[in-house]
Amino acid sequence: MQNSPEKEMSAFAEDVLRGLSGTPKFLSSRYFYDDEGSRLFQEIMRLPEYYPTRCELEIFSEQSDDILRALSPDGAGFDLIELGAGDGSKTAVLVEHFLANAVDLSYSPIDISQQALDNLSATFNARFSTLTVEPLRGDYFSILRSLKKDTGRRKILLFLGSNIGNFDRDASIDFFSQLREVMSDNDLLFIGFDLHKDPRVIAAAYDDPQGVTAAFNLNLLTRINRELGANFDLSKFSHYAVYRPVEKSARSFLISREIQTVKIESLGRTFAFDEWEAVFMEISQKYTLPAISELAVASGFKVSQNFFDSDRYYCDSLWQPN
Ligand code: AVI
Repeated sequence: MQNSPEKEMSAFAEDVLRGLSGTPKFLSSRYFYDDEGSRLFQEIMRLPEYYPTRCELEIFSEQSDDILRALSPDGAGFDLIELGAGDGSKTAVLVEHFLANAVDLSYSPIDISQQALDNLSATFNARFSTLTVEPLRGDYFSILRSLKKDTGRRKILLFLGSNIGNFDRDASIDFFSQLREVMSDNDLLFIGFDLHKDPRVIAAAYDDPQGVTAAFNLNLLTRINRELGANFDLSKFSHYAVYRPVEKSARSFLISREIQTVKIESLGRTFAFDEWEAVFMEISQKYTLPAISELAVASGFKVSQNFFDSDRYYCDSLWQPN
């Protein structure tokens, strides 16, 4: 998501080599999102079991007044900058409310994909004729660094959808600390966190009976076949997901159903899989409120306000530089 297409290709090959040479084997979920992976993720977000999207939408729909007051207590205009906007549909709910309250607003999605930015701009321009939409293409940090630090307007960075859950703790602190460095003292960071809850609710969200999450994971093997010239037979792998309530993380794996060898042409290598050998695919970390505060402090922020859905399954947390 964060490299140019050429670099992405070689980084992809390198990461696949490193992951499949490891013990245990792993593949990075950051590569899930090719066209088909992005389509499958849209499908996941509509599944009855996958509650995070609905929870965040409920927070934005029901608490937009409170959110606006928290983002701009004095009614001053601000610049919304979204990291990893997806289709922008949840953000659109907030934008609609802000514009209805005559907020002087600009919206800048940041993405590496021009296609994604074109689609988002078209949607937002068509829906909100008075909104200034300024898409920014490239790597999050270089773009943020290139934005003038003190424009006099508050910048509000959005990192929604519990995307942070796909980073481990060190990577999360590193990511937030880097954001802190490119933010002014008056800017804010608004982040979606999925909360720890009944483990059965979480486990079901990552193991839907329709098999969409399984297809989402297996699609990475299809991507490796296509882009790196591999010969994975998808019928010889199955999706397995667990929620570990002590670590508070959902983890997904692809399990080799038999002893097999897979060839990857562009790496000039074959990889042996044992019967029932697991390939670690994705971590989806869940959080408690103390863990969120602790993450904020460790990254140079403090929690300014938290917003919850009615089930308290999910939290959008507003952070200010410390
Ligand atoms: C994008 N990310 C926050 C999703 C999650 O919940 O970890 C990706 C996902 N994986 C399986 N289902 C959804």
